[in-house]
Amino acid sequence: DIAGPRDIGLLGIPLEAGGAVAGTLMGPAALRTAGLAARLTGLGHRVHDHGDVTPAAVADRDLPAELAARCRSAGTVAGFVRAAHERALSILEAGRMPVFMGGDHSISMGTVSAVARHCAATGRDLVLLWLDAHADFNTPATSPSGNIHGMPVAMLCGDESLRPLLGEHRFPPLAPENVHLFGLRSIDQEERRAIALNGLDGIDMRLVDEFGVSVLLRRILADLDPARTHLHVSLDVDFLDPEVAPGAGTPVPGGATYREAHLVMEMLHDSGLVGSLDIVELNPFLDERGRSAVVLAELTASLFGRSVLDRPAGQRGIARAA
Ligand code: EXY
Ligand code: MN
Ligand code: MN
Ligand code: MN
Repeated sequence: DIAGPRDIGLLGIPLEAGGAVAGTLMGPAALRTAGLAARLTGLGHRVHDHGDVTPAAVADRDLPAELAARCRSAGTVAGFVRAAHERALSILEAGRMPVFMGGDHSISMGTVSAVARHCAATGRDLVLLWLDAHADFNTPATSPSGNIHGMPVAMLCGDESLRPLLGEHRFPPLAPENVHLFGLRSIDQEERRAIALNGLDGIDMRLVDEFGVSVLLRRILADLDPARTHLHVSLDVDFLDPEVAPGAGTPVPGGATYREAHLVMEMLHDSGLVGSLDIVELNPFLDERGRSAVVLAELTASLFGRSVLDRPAGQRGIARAA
C-alpha cells in the first residue's frame, strides 16, 4: 500500500537504441533536473537514487541472426535490458519500491521481467497498466519498423523470438488478461489482430472519450486485492497529448489531458495497489524548456500521494468503490 511513506529506489536506464529518434538517453538526467527525488521526499518518502545502469557488452553477433537482422541495434538494447533486469531485481529484493527512468520503452523488457520474477518469488499476482498511445505488441516478424521499443509487451507476454534479448535471465510471462493497454490511438494491423487473439485488455481513446478515465480505471482496479496484487505502471510520455508533453519521439494527437493523467495517478495512489513504475520515452531534445520532464515528475508525485485537499479516509480508495 503506497498510502504511507515508502522506501523508493530510483534507477536510470539511459537507452535510446530501441527507438528511431535519438534523445531518450537524456531522459533520466531530465527527470532528475525536474526534481523528481525532491518532489517525492517532499511527500515524506525516503528516496535512494541508484544512478544509471551500465549496459552489459552484447553484440549483434551474440544474438540469433534473425533477431539481429530484423531488429535495429539489438545488441545494444540487449545490453541495457540485461543490466536493467539485474539492477531492478536487487532494488526489489532490497525491499525498495522501484521507479525506473527511461530511456525508450525497450527498458520495460528488463524492468517488468524483473518485477515478474519478484512477484513469483513473493507469491503476488502481477498486473500491468501500460499507459501509452501505442500497444508495443509487435514482434520482430510483425514490426513495420524493426524498432524494439514497439515490442516490449509482446516479449513480456512470452514471445519466444524476443527472449534472447534477456540472455540467461528467466521470468514467468505475464498472463494477457492481466495486461491493460490504456490510451491506445496508434496500432499496427498485425498488433490489432494479436491483441484480439491473445485477449489483452485494450482501452483506446474512443473508450476514454465515451466513459472517462475514472470509470475505465475503476473497472480495472475494482476486483484487485492489495494483499495479493502488485500493479506495475508503465508510463510512456506519449500517453499524454503532444500539446501537454511535446518531448516525445513518437507523438500521436488526441492523447490524455493534463487532468486525465493526474486523475489516473491520484486514483492509482488511493487504490494502494502500485508496486513499481516505469517513466519512459521522454526525449529532452524534443521537449520545450523541460516542460514534459516537469509534467512527468508531477504525475509521479500524484502517484505517490500529492493531492490538493486532504481526503478523509472514508473518501479515499474511491477507485475501488463498486
Ligand atoms: N507500432 C510502431 C512500431 O512498432 O514501430 C510504433 C511503436 C512506437 C513505440 C513507442 C514506445 O511507444
Ligand atoms: Mn515487493
Ligand atoms: Mn511505449
Ligand atoms: Mn508510445
